[in-house]
Amino acid sequence: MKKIFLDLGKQPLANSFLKDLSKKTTKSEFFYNLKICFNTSNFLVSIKSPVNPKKQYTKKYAHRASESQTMRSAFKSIAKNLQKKFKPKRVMEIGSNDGVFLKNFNPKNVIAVEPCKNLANITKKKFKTYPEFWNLRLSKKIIKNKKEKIDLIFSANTISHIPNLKETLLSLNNVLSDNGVIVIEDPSLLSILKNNSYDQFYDEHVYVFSAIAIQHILKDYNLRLFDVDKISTHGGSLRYYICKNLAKYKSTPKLKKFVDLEKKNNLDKFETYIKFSNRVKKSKKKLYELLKKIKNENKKIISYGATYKSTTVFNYCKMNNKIFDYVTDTTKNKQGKFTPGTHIPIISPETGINETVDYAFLGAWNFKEEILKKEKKRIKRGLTFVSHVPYPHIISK
Ligand code: DWN
Repeated sequence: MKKIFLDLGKQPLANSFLKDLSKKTTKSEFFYNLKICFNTSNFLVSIKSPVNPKKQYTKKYAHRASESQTMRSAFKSIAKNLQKKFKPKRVMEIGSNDGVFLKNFNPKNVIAVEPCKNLANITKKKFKTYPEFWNLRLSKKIIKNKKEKIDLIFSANTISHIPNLKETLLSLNNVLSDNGVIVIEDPSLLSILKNNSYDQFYDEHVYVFSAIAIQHILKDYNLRLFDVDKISTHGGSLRYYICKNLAKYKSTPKLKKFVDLEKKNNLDKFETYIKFSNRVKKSKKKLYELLKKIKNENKKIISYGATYKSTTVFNYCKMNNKIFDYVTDTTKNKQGKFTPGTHIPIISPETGINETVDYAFLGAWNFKEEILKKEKKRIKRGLTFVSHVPYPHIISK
């Protein structure tokens, strides 16, 4: 049974950056109800009514996975580890974005799947790329074209984005070789609960996985979870290692330990989510009060990183250009646009980060270390960062 525990209100699509603020553009903005529920049978946390993926993953997809040093290094390191550990002959990535993971592999052995055509156009220069959604039809086409099955399937921040989880898992099983491995990375539910990072809920994050939910769900698909890594990316993620039921891999003690930890933190109980929801309401109130107080002191506040996560914060907490003068972002195709729903201008850090700025809200809080290091000199000269994770506060210098 699915039970709603969090209502984040009417939200626009996190990727729907506006090109201008004309009546025509703002009137056609699409909003949906962002309600989050917990399934008491399989412990899965998901959006109650997901948006149609055709609206989301278009040729205008803005996010570039290679935009931060943290992610470039993380993908390089996991690519190296997986090659060493599993020695795969054939590799596939689902949701290959701009190829930041795949570029560490020999193009001869690799295929990319990416439904956003603008991104698929980047990887297709070097890798066999299918500019399509991951589904049964595509899985059949891949085995037909390539004859052999796939030894390593990697997918970071993508499986959680596909509403039809049943078809996704059936399709993965279809293409996987007998001793092949599926490696999935997605934000960790336990980290989200601990960080109160409710902004990990937006239209694209249809599911927020936990190890206990993944273990439960795989049972119906002749697949099993045999290991898990706790990783620091995106504010705390989990890397799941999945194989066929009869594959050679044994379940690791690390997996058991993590599942026990999730149970100890009551991730299998609905009350846990009600408590989280109450903390989220408090966080909203506190953040608004903190930023309002700063604004009343006539200080200039901007937001740092036009993240998809910020769409949830800004729209839920009702923050617009009365609070933030603008948002800065290094991604070229976000610059010159406006934030979804709240219409705050997005500009480059070169133009926007200067002595006139007193406070910066850390929209990209998941890159806190990288950003604080980068902005060390400006922080010394007076720039102060504010974050809502794990609770609204001023980051001390
Ligand atoms: O799952 C998803 C994650 C992985 O990426 C997607 N559905 C969409 C996207 O979500 P996000 O926008 O919340 O992700 P990031 O990676 O937290 O975005 C960071 C943004 O901040 C990028 O647009 C780049 C920008 N940035 C910046 O302006 N200066 C980042 C750094 C490190 C910086 O120094």
